[in-house]
Amino acid sequence: MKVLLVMPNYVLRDEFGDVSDPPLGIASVAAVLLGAKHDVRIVDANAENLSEDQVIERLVAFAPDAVGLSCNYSPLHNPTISLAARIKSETGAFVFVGGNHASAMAEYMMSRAPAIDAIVRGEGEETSLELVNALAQDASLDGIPGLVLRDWNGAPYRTPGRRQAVDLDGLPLPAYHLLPMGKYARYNIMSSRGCPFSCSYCASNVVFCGRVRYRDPARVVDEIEHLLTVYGRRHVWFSDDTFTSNRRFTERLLDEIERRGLEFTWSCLTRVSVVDERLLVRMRSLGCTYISYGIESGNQGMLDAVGKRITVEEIVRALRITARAGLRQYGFFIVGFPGETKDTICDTYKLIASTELDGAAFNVLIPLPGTALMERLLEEGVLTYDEIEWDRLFARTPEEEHAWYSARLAERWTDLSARELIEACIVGHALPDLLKCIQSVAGRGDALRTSEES
Ligand code: B12
Ligand code: SF4
Repeated sequence: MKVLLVMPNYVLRDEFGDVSDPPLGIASVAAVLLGAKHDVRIVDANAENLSEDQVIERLVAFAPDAVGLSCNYSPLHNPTISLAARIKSETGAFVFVGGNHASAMAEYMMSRAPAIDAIVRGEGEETSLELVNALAQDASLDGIPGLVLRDWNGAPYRTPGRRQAVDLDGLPLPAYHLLPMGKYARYNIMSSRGCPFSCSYCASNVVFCGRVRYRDPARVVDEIEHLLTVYGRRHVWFSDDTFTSNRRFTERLLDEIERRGLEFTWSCLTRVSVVDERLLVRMRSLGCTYISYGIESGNQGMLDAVGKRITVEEIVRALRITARAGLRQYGFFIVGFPGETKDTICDTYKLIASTELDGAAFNVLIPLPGTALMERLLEEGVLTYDEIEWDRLFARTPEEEHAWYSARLAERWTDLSARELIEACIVGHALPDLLKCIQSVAGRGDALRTSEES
């Protein structure tokens, strides 16, 4: 069967800037379909910055029987629905959608997008394979777990959920050869799936359902070697939800990198509660150049309220040992959680001032579908799905025009104005650099005084 998998482009793509990472979700689904001898292609409209017309042109040229759209991110809500409608009217192909946002919003999306024939909930590999196999045999889709389908009246209904999470070591490598590999700045590697924590604002569990699995370290390093050899040397980013969540696994992965003598620079994302100095020093010695920590706030009450399960002391300790290990360190911060005040933001600034952070990414809270926080806002009637402008639900820096959109939303559940929230982000963002400047000027002042005295 001919299957085209598409990563749609964002409406505000030009404001968002370049795409840095290969879309692993569709590349993994593609690899599994290829393994079953289906004829598969991928269009990463985001990486190639393709318009809807250009996607349709490629689609018509390939003439697929089925088209799978990735709606992994909430800002892809509208582009996915619009593309589905064009695909259906211009080719008549079967349209299925998967990804994080689609999994959380399955019935909602299907009831507003008649062109979508099915939504794949959660991890997509096994469900897509069974779906495409059934389509190829003209068989019923009803018995396939993990889907949302339509009944005779067009109303969406769910098949049962998948009992087991995907066996990661049973998967082939993502189908990198189907992607425009020259377009990506770095390689995004997932050595595990899932996170053992459940922060109220985070959407990780929508797809991975808290089922944490680690891959065979040898296979992870095979994948890195393959990428470095075939597509050239580039930075590797371990995009695991919490890279060092399992100490034994991390050590085994490091052993494998060391054993092969692989030289490459890499970075990862993790939590302050799962690092120690010995591990950090070892990571540094094996090519890790920086670590990003999800810190979110310097106020203990805020951290507790969002279920972060870390303490301010742990943050300070982790940042101190990371700096001592010679690693650059970046912190992700969120302002605008329910209950945020100027005082709680000041606590965050004070925390930053007491550390040696190299950079701080500050954003206003974006409520994500399927999270406990979004559920709460919906239940309290503070927000409705119908009013959300999905296209604007993302921002990389507080200077971007659409960062104001999330700031205006957050006015509803904090006592702060949108301007105050944006300014809080701008100041927080600049703080590590400002502190370094102050230290350097103070240092020069000291040096001046010392030379005057002598
Ligand atoms: C890498 C990454 C990015 C990269 C983007 C890479 C890319 N090429 O698009 C960057 C850094 C740019 C990024 C940005 C953002 N991200 Co991000 N990102 C991730 C991260 C860390 C890993 C994604 C990944 O590779 N997963 C591994 C693959 C194997 O899993 P997967 O993508 O979920 O795919 C599986 C299923 O979803 C499904 N599936 C996916 N697509 C399809 C398609 C079909 C047809 C089918 C059948 C199935 C299917 O099957 C796949 C295999 O099982 C996730 C965290 C996470 N836990 O997933 C967050 C995550 C996806 N991001 C998130 C968010 C919110 C964003 C931003 C909106 C944040 C912001 N600053 O505004 C922006 C969006 C803009 C953008 N994408 O350009 C949320 C998504 C929630 C949501 N509702 O939007 C996540 C889940 C983080 C979180 N824990 O909350 N992100
Ligand atoms: S924010 Fe990080 S630690 Fe919390 S649930 Fe999400 S991935 Fe896990």
